[in-house]
Amino acid sequence: MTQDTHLTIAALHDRVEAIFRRAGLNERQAGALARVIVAGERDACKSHGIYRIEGALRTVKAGKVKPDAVPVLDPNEGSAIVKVNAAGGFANTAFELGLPVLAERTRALGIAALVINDCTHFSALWPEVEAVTKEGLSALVMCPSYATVAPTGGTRPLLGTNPFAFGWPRRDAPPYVFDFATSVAARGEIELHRRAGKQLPEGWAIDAEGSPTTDPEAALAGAMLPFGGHKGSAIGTMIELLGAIMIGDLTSPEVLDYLGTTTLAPFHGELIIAMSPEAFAKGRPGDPFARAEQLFEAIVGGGARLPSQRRFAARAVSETDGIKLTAAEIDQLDRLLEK
Ligand code: NDP
Ligand code: PYC
Repeated sequence: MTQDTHLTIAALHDRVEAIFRRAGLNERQAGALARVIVAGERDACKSHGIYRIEGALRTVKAGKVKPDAVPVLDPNEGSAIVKVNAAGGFANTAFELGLPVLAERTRALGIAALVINDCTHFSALWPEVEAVTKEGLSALVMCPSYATVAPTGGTRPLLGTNPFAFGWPRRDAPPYVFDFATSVAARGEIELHRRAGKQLPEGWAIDAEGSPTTDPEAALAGAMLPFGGHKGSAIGTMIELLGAIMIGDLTSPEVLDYLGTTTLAPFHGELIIAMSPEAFAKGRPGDPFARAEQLFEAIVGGGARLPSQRRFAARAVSETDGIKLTAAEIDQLDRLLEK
């Protein structure tokens, strides 16, 4: 048994990429997946870090994602809607292909959207939001998942955990970014509780009969609950409308019908809306970036913290000390590389 250890970000990237290459993913897919998974570990977001590798590999093995897919960009010249068809591959590769066109179109028009269709998406959304803010643009990102969340007042899973993320670029600081599931917690958190043999906090889930439960097994067999009651339920529904129906892709119940299980990564579409703060504020008094700083200062000055602050602090530690992995996690990576 190996000891807890620190790996550099580059060393962990190489290991994760090698696992995916060995599983048959082409260079683009393997590289893009390794980037988001390692970013999750680097930023202490365990629910979307290396724990996700096995799910991605299972999905490849089940034939539900194409490991050699090459995404196709439809630049839709002049339009505010840029489309990338992931061609049955992972969303991350499609996003990397579409981002430069999205940024160029947003600068020209003030607002533009990147629609990704026919993709498998298992990752956190903040890497995508941060990539848009690096272009000096603000972003809203959303996608469905699979039906595991009961709308408020209902007892049956219908909505997905439907993540929703936002980013605002800052000149002299990391961007303002939030990214959360519209369920009380991401499904990955429930699974991590199950693996650790821990009970869930109250209010996260109901069992198959619709009664509140703190047992992760019963929660996985029942339904998760939306965050903020009817408010989260409505936002989750909006994501089904915009991030699935409007872009002509699968809704969360349709994803579950297609996969027949929640043990594989979900197949659907994704919507990324980018906005130029300068273009929106043009002709109005004040610099939007300077005004945003006043807001952030007031938030922090009042004793609150900004979302992503924890992540950026964890990132700084990983960049200096490397990424800390337990002995079990190192063994898991070794095992996956040998498969
Ligand atoms: P969390 O509840 O862990 O965090 C949500 C956001 O709130 C983060 O930006 C976090 O910043 C911020 N935050 C947390 N606490 C505070 C605080 N006290 N003050 C200010 N901000 C705070 O997220 P979830 O568990 O809901 O989601 C985790 C991840 O799961 C997301 O990245 C999401 O994209 C992903 N996901 C992906 C799905 C998919 O289908 N692809 C489905 C569902 C979820 P910080 O990180 O700094 O704490
Ligand atoms: O954590 O809820 C989740 C999730 C679903 C798909 C990817 N992540």
